[in-house]
Amino acid sequence: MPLKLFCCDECIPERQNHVYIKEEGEDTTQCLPLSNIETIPGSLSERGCSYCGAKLVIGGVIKDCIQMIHGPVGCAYDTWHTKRYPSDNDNFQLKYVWSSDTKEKHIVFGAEKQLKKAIKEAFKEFPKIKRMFVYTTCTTALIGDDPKAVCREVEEELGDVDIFVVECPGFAGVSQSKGHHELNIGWMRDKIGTLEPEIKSEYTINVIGDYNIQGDTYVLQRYSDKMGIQVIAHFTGNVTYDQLRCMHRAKLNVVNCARSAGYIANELKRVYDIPRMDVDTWGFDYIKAALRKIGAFFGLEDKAEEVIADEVAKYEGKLNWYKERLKGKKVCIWTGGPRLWHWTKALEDDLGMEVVAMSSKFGHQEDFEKVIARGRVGTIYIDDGNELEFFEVLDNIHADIIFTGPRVGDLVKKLHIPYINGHAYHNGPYMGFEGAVNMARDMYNGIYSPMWSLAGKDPRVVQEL
Ligand code: CFM
Repeated sequence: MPLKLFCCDECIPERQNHVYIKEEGEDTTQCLPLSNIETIPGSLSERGCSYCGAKLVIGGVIKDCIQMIHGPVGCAYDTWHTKRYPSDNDNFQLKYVWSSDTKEKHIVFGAEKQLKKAIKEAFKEFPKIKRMFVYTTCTTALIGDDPKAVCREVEEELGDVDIFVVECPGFAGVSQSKGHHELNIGWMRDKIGTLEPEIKSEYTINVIGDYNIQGDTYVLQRYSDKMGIQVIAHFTGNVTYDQLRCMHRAKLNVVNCARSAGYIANELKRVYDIPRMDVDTWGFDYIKAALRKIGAFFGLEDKAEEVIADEVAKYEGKLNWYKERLKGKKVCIWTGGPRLWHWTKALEDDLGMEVVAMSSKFGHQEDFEKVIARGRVGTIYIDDGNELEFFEVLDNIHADIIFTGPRVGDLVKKLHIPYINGHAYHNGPYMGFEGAVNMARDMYNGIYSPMWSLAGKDPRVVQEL
């Protein structure tokens, strides 16, 4: 059994079931690490909560919408400005934070009135905005508030507003993954099909599971435009609330992040019979394959080849320059889940790098199946990793660069290892052809920065003094 118990986990031996090392000839149907279950007490998890999965990852990206967080102000503040998803609506969605600001007295006497007051105040402050998401949090769910009833009242009173409620208290589920699920299913149930889009092309798609991190959506939109394909909605990069209500009219759902948004694609298949096509959009080879698949679906193979030829001509030389310098460098990917399987082969095939350790915060079994199938023999695959495990990995394997979040990233910097923000990127977009070059450039800048050798000299300088 290729499972491993880290030395740091001796007092929580159950962690052994969450750490896997791929062996030669290993078949992922025989053994997978456990995942998508409760964090083991004593393990300092890096996971987020259900509310965070709904708000920070999916809902908060929508560009014309007030995001009302029904709970103590900290829940709102802590999911504000930690993710970079711009929009062409003057970044409205990044500028403000809203909360019903519940206090102890509301916990005792109920917070519905407070919520109603906050919603009306927010609409008054932003008279042009007529759409709102309301999120529950641990506290307001525990006291049994009924935000849906409050929102129906406000909709009736104001007449021209539309409000969507996500029931995503932090304690629900085992990670942020539960919040993705709740939002997907809720949106399908309450909002899809309540508005009709203007159809401008016979080729229509939804791009599902792309959140315009540092402009990813703009890249995908440009490829679609060049192929003459109308994107009804990006779920949810640079999108409006009303575009998302029209998703039922697409002829194809193109799914990038299957973990956070596969559910809505499945529901659209079940209810409206819209086919689901899973693609990878990071990496040269993968984006080529994605464009070819979409082209083949609509009979637009020539258009796809044109886009590919243009982009390859522009970016292949640049990518090769970085490949020369990144070949053989060792990488860790410690993010949420899907980026492990999206990136591992892309980094190896496009750039000749070696992915030596991967950790997923909340990936499910299917994510581990994919990443282990695509990953290398000898690589360490961790579910719900903790900091001590990360340090032990780094004691045992050499890594030239690590994709992770700023929290763990700042820790590895102290070991003089560069990190790239694997969630919000350093200088994206990272999707598509230009994105692959940007990603390579950021890794090159990280690995070859003279800062690391200078930082490494400090102790000796001190000794000499
Ligand atoms: Fe999908 Fe995402 Fe990810 Fe994700 Fe995330 Fe993310 Fe991620 Mo950070 S939606 S699952 S909950 S690709 S925020 S944009 S990078 S952990 S691997």
